[in-house]
Amino acid sequence: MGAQFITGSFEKLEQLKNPKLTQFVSDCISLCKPEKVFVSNGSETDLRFIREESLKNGEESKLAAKGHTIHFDSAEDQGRAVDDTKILIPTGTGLGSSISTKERNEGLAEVRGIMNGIMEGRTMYVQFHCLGPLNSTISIPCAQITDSAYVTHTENLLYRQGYEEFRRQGASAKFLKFVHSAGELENAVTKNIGKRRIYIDLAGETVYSVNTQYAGNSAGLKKLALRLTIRRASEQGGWLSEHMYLAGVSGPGGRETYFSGAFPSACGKTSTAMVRGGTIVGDDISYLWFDEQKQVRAANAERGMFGIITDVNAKDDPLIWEVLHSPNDLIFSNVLKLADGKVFWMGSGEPTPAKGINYAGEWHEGKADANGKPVKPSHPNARFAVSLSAFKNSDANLDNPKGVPLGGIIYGGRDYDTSVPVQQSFGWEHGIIAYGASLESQTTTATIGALDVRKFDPMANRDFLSISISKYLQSNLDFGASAKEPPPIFSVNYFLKGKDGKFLNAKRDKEVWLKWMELRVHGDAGAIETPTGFIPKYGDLKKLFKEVLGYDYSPASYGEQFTLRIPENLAKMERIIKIYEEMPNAPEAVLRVLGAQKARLLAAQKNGGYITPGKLE
Ligand code: SPV
Ligand code: MN
Repeated sequence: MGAQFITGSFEKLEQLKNPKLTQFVSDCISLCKPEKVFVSNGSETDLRFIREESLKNGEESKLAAKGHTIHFDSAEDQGRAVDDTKILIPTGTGLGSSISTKERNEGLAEVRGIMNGIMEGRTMYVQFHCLGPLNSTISIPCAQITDSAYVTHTENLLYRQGYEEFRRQGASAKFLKFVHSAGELENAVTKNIGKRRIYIDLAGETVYSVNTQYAGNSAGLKKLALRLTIRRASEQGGWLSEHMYLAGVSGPGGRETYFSGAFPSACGKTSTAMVRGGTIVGDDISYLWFDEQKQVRAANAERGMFGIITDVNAKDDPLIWEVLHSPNDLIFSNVLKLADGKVFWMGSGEPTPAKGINYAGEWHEGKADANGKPVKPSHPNARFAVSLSAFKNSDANLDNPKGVPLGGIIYGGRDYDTSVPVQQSFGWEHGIIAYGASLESQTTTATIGALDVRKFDPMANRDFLSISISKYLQSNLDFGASAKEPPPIFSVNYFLKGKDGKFLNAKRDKEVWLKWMELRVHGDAGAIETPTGFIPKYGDLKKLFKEVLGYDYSPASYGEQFTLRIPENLAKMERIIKIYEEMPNAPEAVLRVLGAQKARLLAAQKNGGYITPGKLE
């Protein structure tokens, strides 16, 4: 190894006595040719070293509040780079038209070519993490290599340290490998965005990410690992790796019921995980598996939050607000930095400052781009990264190796015109197919590309699939079939609009939907059967609105929100059926379940296109 190991680093690596790990590190050194190598064992000293490195190299700068820093990504690097992300597979093994792939040898040659010598004169950071709790049957050790102290720091906030897990699992550890370089920097920001590549090598369980800093593209354990674990889960069977939050909802008599929920990015997942009175286990990625009795358990793959900061305000998000305003090890990204060391973001409820610095440089009120379009003070996908331990409502079982018992599963998307605010499926198969596999959502700023376009996004996981949709759905169906008692499945829609184009629900109404679902899990609330699922009864919601939000929920609101919109639902079924008819090897159940739902909608249409819940009872 030609590079110079920073004091103690070589020994830290050697002590893990893992030839495959040493091989991976040595391969990355030969490829990237760093000047120095730092190996972290996750000790407080090593974590501090990384934080200092990031301040020294300018990727982060200090803010006024203790522990707070700010990082900027390039203006072209403000979200997940879908077009530059590819799954590498051998010729002749396509994954279907919706998954972007590249021939493996060609992709490896290209990305390794770009990475050749990319760390010359720089330090390579090597660190170890664990996806899922330590000492668990679900623990997955991971090795992250990067030349970005910001990425390293971010991962230290978001993921469990894994040095001890590598030691526990020994030389047989089947670890995931991530190698990243921010590439050439200009003002501490990635310069060569044109050469940004995020290539996922399935055969080697290795991800290469280069010329990007945005954490969704660079932090290996986040969405890069998700692609690898979806495939692992499907091949091994008996567990699922999902784009789901995980949180406890309190019910009558002090009981706590855990829900996991899949929502596309920027569609209310974090705010659902953070509702008042609940406890958060995770806000982005969950693993689901079984205990010895075949009951479903769930755990957070991560242990931190990389949350969207836009619209986080004191009234709607008091718990996040408090963390963002307390001394914490916390990184803001792509917000507006003010001269007094404070920050500003859109939707905070605070007055917009006259000037500051943002990802595009100096910003002042009235600033316009080359086309005369106003430049916003902060990016809509601006974020914060912080450990979940900072939150008062962090769940006591966050690190429990056995996870938590899963009470229910939720699917939700940004749907302006079709689905009711909340409903329960007729069972596992119906929920997986009619809700999860049929999920559609309007696109958001979390990905680079056109906004507000309706996109088919099965299980909110389409961007992260590394196996065909057919295979992935089959794994989901099989999982429920082998459970002793699969958890009930629900769908929610926070974005339904009325005839006037206004949202029909307030942000906090989700608290009521969650309480209703909690009651349903335990058989403590009735429901009305409709062609698309079970919907709440007015009386139950009236009581819950009063208890939870303290106001009288009117029959008119209920009628409007829970009207079955048959033309929109039928149109949706047509769109989804077409997708699955054209998909090779879709599980047999898919067209059967969708066809049955379409038939129920057609039968109901005899009573009109728009049926109020009263008429469905
Ligand atoms: C998402 O976009 O779904 C996120 C943030 O959770 S990212 O890290 O970009 O994936
Ligand atoms: Mn996400």
